[in-house]
Amino acid sequence: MTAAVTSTDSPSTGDAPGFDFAAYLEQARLSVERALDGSLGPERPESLREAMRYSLLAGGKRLRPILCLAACELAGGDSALAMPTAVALEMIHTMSLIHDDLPAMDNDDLRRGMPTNHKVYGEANAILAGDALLTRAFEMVALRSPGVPAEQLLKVVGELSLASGAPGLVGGQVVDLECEGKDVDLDTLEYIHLHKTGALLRSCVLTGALIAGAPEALLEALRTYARGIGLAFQIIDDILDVTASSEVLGKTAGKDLTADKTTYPKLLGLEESRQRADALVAEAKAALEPFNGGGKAAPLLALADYITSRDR
Ligand code: GRG
Repeated sequence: MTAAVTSTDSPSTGDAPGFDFAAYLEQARLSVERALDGSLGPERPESLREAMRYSLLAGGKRLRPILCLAACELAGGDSALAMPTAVALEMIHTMSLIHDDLPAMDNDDLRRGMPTNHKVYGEANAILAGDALLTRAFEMVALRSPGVPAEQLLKVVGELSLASGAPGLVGGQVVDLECEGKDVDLDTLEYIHLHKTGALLRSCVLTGALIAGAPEALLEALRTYARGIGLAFQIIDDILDVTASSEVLGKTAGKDLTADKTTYPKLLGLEESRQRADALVAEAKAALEPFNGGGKAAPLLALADYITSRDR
């Protein structure tokens, strides 16, 4: 995948003149879709494979794998080598959506514009499809990443473990569930989102960069970038839950209010929430400026803007 697609008559971002973000995003999304489509093979029985494919290939923005590929390119790596890890990240994300939608969690019927996994395959199969996607993600890295040195893959496995487990997704989800129906302050809300949403986004950029053998200074800048976009992503998610329709979102709108969840709009109001998201994106982008020689960081800078401008 090439990093910069130039065109004179396509939209471009202000960060790198001539960089056509729309074309970049579409090209990256298509290559991720192809890799996801080819990623499931040996799963048996067929019913398990079908339930895994149903959610993995249900669309979605594919933001996490694209962040991984873009970070690999920024660090001077070949993004083709990062594709198995990019697929692994989407598998972990998809697992978390399947489990999040279960009756014992958010109890939702609609995801990515389709009935949720448990509505189609039953609760037990949905749990198992999620489990199989999570473990398959680690297989993608450990056994299906040709050309990447074992030492780098070990670091990637470490990052994915931290993002998926108690220090990341699971820890954030537990605190989120415990806080339902309670008064939650801004610090607790930030804790929930940095773990539930931010940890996986952090591992997207870190794993991409680790595969390229990035130096510590760039990894540190990417941690700051990920913190900013992770929180901004969740603030926008909270705003869209109030302002967008289920049809556009592809998931049930207005869920936060129904579940009596504390959200950024509830604590700060819509206007201040949006301002906070914009400020976080500005911080995220500033962290990458020292590494933007020749517009190399243009995709990650544009992805940060995309997070606050998205409508779904
Ligand atoms: C079992 C290891 C294990 C973990 C599961 C259920 C759970 C623990 C965590 C929930 C994590 C979760 C669903 C967080 C919400 C993140 C979020 C805002 C998702 C929406 O992401 P988008 O908008 O969705 O990128 P698409 O569909 O575009 O991919």
